[in-house]
Amino acid sequence: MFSKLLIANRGEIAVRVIRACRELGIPSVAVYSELDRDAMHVRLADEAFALGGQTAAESYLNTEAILDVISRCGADAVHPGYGFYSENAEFARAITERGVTFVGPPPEAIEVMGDKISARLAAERSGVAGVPGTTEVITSTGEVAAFGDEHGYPIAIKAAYGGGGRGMKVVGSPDEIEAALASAQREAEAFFGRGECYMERYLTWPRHIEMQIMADHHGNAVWLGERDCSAQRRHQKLVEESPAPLLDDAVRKAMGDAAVAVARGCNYTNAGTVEFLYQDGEFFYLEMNTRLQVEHPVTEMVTGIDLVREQIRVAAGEPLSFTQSEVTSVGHAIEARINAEDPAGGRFLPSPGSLTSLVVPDGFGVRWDGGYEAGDTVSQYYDNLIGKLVVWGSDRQTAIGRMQRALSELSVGGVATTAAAHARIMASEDFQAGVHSTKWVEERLDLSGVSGKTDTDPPAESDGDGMPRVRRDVVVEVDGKRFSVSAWVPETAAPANNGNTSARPRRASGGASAGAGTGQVTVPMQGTIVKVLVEVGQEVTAGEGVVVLEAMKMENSINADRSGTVTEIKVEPGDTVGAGDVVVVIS
Ligand code: MV4
Repeated sequence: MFSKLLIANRGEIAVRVIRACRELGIPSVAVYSELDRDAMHVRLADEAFALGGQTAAESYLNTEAILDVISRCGADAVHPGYGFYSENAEFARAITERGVTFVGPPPEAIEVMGDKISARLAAERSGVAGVPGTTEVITSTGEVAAFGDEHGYPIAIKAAYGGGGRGMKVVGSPDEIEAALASAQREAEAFFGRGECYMERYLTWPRHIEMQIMADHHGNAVWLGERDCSAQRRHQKLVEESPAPLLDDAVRKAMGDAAVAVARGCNYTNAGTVEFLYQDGEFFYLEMNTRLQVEHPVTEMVTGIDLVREQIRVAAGEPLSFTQSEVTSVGHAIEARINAEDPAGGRFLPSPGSLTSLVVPDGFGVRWDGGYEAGDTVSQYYDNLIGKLVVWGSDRQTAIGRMQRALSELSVGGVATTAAAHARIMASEDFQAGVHSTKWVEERLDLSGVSGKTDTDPPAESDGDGMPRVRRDVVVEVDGKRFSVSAWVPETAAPANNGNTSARPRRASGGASAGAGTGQVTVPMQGTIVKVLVEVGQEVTAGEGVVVLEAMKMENSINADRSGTVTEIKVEPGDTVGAGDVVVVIS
């Protein structure tokens, strides 16, 4: 077994791995950026080393700094978590050359699966079919038209070096081919540095079902059941569950066998996930994720197998601690990702900030995998996942009820969270019936009136006299019965709770609504411009989207702050911008 393990990550997944190390008796080493000096993963690890820097690129993706810490601390293994270095073959090779074990698959497997065409070919060689499509780079619009004649429409054009759904274009009819192909190639080039694209029949209402696999260095490879991740928006998963609702046992076994065949086909070891699209009783190979995934706990809850412990054991050369026939799934598990994002109006706008309070649920069947505690700060620079709320129940309905109960106990102060969206999802008839698909959250779920703020830290409000008001919650007892009372009091009369409440300027009467901006439209956080929605000379109204900004792995609409005419556009797709940068000028 390893003598010391370094976790090249942060947040909840670093905490998860540190906990597994402690249970295995392996000393853990954390690394941290300047912003994470006192982060939860740093507090929990046995040792911690500074990487310097603030952004991910300056810190958690600073290869030199991490290699330096590895040699200084004497770790003989590195767990990459997810994101960052987890699917970076070059990093895996670099540490292996230094005699340090990468807790993950062989670099060759990462490379095969990183290129979607070669991944598709690898699956086909193992007898596993993807959605009907091509395995060659598209060189002309005629090839797409010929495919359409044979297989029909719609067609999906995908980036060969893509992933996460970016660069995929749907072609509904022959006259759309030219524009879709050009745009797919352009986006692929902008985002992945490679413009190559291929095509598939486009499934219109699929579910995203993925199969967990594990393989060791002794020729054992097993599947551990599926996770349904269909409840997502813009390729960000919101809810994952196992087993997948309404999935036939025979289909499940065929999917498991297919996943193991794909893994064996690329000499895979360690934990991995094979993704499928499932529609009308049929499943199609999509891609393989060569890492531990965010949603791994749902598999752990139904199988009782600690995947991180198993990953570390396998990386150390030990055989899997169970056989295929020993893997059983009991009951139902659901995970809800609690992100610092405001789901109001379905927008899921990032809401970084300090957690002024954090009360997490517990009780029977409830698990909280967190990366923060009260007082910690969720930075705009990193993934804003605060923690994962995971429940287990004897069946799906029990698990949904338990999740609703757990969500009602969760209270987060200081930032908006996705919790209220989860409550809506759990309460929806479609979700309860298990008939949702990957498009359901965006196209069907009603998120109107949802607020990301929990009631512990409400925003200041005014009752019409122009006097800012804040809500104060007090507990009173009336005849021995406990009541929670909310009072809206003038801000100045209330004790300040965040240091700057009394400094907030009073609004001039009549100008309180949107539309009073300066016309210098700025972005609130660092990110990449993915789309410009307006042209110079165009009339816009306050609140209308002008550019789409990708930040913290999400697309955010940046809106006009006043009505008027667009006089200047300072950015184009692909540009990197920082917080406060002006992107569009309206006058
Ligand atoms: C598809 C598809 C329908 N038909 N391929 C999006 C992410 C990328 N990895 C593959 N994706 C899709 N590929 C065909 N032929 C629908 C999606 C898709 C999707 C897949 C999984 C989870 C969420 C999704 C959301 C939108 C589209």
